[in-house]
Amino acid sequence: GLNLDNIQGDILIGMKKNQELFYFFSIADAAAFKPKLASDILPLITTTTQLLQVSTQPTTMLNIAFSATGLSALGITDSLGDADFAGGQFAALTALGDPGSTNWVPQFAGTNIHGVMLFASDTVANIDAAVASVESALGSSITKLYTLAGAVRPGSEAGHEPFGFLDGISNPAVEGFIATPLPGQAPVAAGTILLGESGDTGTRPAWAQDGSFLAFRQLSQLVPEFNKFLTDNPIVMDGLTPQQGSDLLGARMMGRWKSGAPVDLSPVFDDPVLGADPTRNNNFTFEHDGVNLATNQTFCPFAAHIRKTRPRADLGTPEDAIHHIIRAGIPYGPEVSDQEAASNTTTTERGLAFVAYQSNLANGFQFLQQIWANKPNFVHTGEGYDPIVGADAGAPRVVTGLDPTNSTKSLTLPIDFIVSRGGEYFFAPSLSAINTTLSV
Ligand code: N7H
Repeated sequence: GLNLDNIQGDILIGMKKNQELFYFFSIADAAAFKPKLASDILPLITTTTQLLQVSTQPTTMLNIAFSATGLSALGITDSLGDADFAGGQFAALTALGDPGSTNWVPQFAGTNIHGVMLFASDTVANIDAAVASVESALGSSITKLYTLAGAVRPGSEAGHEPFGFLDGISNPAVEGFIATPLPGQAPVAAGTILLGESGDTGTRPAWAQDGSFLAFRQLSQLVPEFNKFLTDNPIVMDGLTPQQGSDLLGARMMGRWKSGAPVDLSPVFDDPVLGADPTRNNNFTFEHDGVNLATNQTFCPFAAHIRKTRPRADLGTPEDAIHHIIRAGIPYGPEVSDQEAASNTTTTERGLAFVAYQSNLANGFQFLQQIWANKPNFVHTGEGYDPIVGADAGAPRVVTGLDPTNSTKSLTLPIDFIVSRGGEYFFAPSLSAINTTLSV
């Protein structure tokens, strides 16, 4: 089995608290930082074991990860065997489909960020207290460059991302951690997520075992604009009101209804009971008896976000196991104001603090974004872009298959409803790597 005491908690299970702060820093004085990393930070790092039971969860959880320039700043010369990590996310900006760096948070542009601390707790006050104590311990050995505060949305929107869709339903089941996958959950080798574990084909230094690459993206979401687009383009079908037609369009762009119910199992109307049932809400492959998987889009469009990012039976059975990530993001920003809703215009930024873990960025996040979401002809032909996260340097995106009554009809998305504000690639090391290698 896996050594869950040695694996940072956010990777396999997620810290899953109401509040999460992403604290991006540079290392100003490595010689001063290293002993404090061992004496003051390491004891605060929340392990996977601690997260397994509520009784062992600390009030405020902490995880830490370093960029390639951060590892260099610590004097690490070993290659981690991942070219995308080594190059940093800014170098991958064109590959990811971002329209240049104009929308990037300035601190993400370049390679100045050395690390990120992830603080998670029930309240902002708890997080503020933990940050103050970490800052006082580390003193001037680090410099705060940028923070992003995430929060679970209020009330009945808890667990739903800013567009309103339930998130966090489908993550792979890592062998050695989850004994019995839920129906429809993808089993993956531990090495798909963790370096140096079975199934990881990279060449890694021994100390990198049980670490994982963390792809961080600040993805802003233009919620009023997205809603206006749905209102303006309802799917027209017998028996549907315009509102139902708009809801159907949104569900087909996502591949799931706002409740989480998959359109593959509930193709015309939402089914909140199905959406809330973890034994059923992920139990589909896109295959149906008597239906041609390669041509039929009446159940789920080929381009739907969840089909682009996990094509299931489209890749054959068993599906290709290496292109999986574990997602652990959280929304950020305020709720849509009445004024924003009335004017169909975003005035205050909101979106998803996107976090994805994998052992190989070129197979994981970067593959899903670049090769699946951003390519109009991958897996199928002519399906167009992922209408949610696909990007073509800001150009309008054509999508087909969204209208169940006419699968060749195309729809042009005039703008990106998700705008990348950039991010960075990090390595979340094991606790023993921090102890034996990064802090000495
Ligand atoms: Fe996506 N959303 O609400 O729009 N995502 N995603 N994602 N996403 C998923 O199945 C969302 C993004 C994946 O196993 C759901 O848990 C938003 C990127 C993958 O069937 C919803 C953003 C990438 C899956 C969203 C965003 C992915 C997935 C359904 C950004 C990779 C699982 C809930 C602002 C490059 C697929 C669920 C599977 C599901 C949303 C980004 C990947 C609702 C808001 C950048 C692999």
